[in-house]
Amino acid sequence: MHNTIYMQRCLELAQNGQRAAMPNPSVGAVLVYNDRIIGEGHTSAFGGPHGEVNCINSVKPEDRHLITDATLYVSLEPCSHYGKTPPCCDLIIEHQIKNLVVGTTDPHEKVAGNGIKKLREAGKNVTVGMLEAKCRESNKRFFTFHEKKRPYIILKWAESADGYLSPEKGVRIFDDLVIREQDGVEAQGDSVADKKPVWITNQYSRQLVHKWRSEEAAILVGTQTVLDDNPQLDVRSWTGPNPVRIVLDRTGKITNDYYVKNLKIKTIVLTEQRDLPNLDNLLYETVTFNEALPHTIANVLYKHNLLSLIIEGGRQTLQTFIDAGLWDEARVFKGPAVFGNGTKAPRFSAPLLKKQAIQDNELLIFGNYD
Ligand code: AOF
Ligand code: ZN
Repeated sequence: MHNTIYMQRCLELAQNGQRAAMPNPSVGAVLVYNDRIIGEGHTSAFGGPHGEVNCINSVKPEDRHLITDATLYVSLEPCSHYGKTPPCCDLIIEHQIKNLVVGTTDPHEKVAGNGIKKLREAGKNVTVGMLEAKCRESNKRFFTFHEKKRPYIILKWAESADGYLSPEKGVRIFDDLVIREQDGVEAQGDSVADKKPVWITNQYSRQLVHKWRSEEAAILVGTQTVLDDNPQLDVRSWTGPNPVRIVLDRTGKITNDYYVKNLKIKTIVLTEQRDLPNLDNLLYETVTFNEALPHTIANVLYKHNLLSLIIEGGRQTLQTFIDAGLWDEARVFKGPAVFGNGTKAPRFSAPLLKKQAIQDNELLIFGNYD
């Protein structure tokens, strides 16, 4: 009687609301009457109406009398609490929708099964768990954040065919671009005019990385990467919001003329120095730099309600997170260049999940599963 194709449609809809809804989950909802979709919607931008509300509102006037007898498919348990918006459960009850198919329960402590309970107590027929794994996957950042009390963590780097992040001394890397330094010329982030660039990745992977940045709440690099590459860590080759920049600067080596210190993008600097003045877009957090640093960073993001983090280097920062087991996904570009020596790429032992070709690069995606 229930058809997974409608839950699949919920997931498609949810995908479209993904980034704007953050830190809320993006939820897709579909109203089906007699094997016909009469309404559909997904969660609006953060603070706006939920998927169920948009779905019900989308029903055409001539179909509104069908709502009561239609089945509501929804990729996440309808909320039962007052947040920025009223409970979706109340709306469902008000519209006397009798049949519901729910993808998965909501891990948020204020909901966590209460929505389903409320609907069942109101006499609704609620089926839970259709395409559950896919529904969880579609809000993987939200689920990780609420279940593990930390952001969803993605590692990203580019390595040469023989497994190096950068070649021998005198050569610098930024944004995956390896620059052969010329006499007396300092590498400047993004200005490559007078250098001899050696690419690990290509224009396509570079654009893809900017798309990835636009999908995450925060981006992190270590001190050495800032000092060496002066990266901007923004979304220039794609559209969408810039992630909050997280910068490690234990002893205050990163002066104000580095791109990460400009005030254009919200930036949080983690340091051991005390009493540094916070500005609107530049916040300092004093933390202890010890072996627990990856967990400390995760806690800072949790406190700031940042659901996800993409870590783009350097080697030490990436390896520390790997060694702490604190990562969910790794996206590794492998280019055709052979360096022979230099800084070795981070290493982990994990099952290879997916392999894709991006022009002459391979994209290797690893998953870290419990
Ligand atoms: C739903 N449908 O589309 C979403 C839900 O502050 P609010 O009112 O926007 O509520 C946010 C919480 O509601 C969020 O933490 C999560 O538990 C749930 N999200 N629920 O029924 C939706 N986005
Ligand atoms: Zn809701």
